[in-house]
Amino acid sequence: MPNLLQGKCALILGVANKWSLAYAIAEAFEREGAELVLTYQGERQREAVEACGAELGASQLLACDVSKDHELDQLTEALRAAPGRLDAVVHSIAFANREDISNPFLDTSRAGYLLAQDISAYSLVAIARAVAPLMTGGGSITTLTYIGSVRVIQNYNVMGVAKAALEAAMRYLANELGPRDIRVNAISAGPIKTASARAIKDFSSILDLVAQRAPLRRNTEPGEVANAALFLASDLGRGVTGNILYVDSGYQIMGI
Ligand code: 0WD
Repeated sequence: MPNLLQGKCALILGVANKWSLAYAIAEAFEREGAELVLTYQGERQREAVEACGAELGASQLLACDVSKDHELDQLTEALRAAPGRLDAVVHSIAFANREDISNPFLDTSRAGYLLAQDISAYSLVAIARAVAPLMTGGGSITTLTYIGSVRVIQNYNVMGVAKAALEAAMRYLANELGPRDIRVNAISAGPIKTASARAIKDFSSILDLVAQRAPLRRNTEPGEVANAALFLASDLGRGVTGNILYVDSGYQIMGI
């Protein structure tokens, strides 16, 4: 069923490079006819995201470090100027200090805890507030989460707690934005090798374990996450909000 997003405009936050889940999502959205607006976090990332944007045929590239309120305000203003309206937003952003992920959770510093919460969870609230005024015809906001929010995953630590907050924020936003026909959902992806994933100690043994134990006996592919994001952003997902969609080869159902 081609062109699921024909005539729709999507803002995608979190493309850092070709391996980013946001990149795979942007590819799928572009394939299905969406106009794409991408953001980059500061000058450090600008060139790399510009190159991604060119490959993806993005119509605009805007600066947005989600920890900076003035950049969020500027994002709303820039989007108001063009394209003037949004139908879909993908929030594919997370950050924690490497030592706060790898050190025992008991040793998490106050500053490290707050940083992880700010970038990985509060940013969804800030982004939703920034984009909701542009979703005049309703819309869809999708965030990316991980099973470390509800189960203990070794070496995920402070990020697991941030993902729990992210998922709760998603539900509260879904409730408040529902009357405006704006749907808010999360995709809980299986582990995939990306730049962020490399910050997790022994990540490759997590990949091996999932491939052995998940019902599908293999790891998740970025394209599978992208197709789920496409479903949620398109009219096919119009009855779905406040939901966590697991795209993880079924790993989440497993006990021992
Ligand atoms: O196994 C995985 N890769 C999974 C990732 C499994 C399940 C969920 N996820 C989630 C991540 O937690 C994250 O929320 O998917 C989302 C995307 O992560 P990714 O695609 O795995 O990783 P990456 O390509 O690194 O994208 C995350 C990006 C940052 O990249 P870098 O590598 O520079 O940290 O988040 C962005 C940045 O582009 N980011 C910010 N954007 C704006 N403002 C900020 C910020 N302050 N901080 C990080």
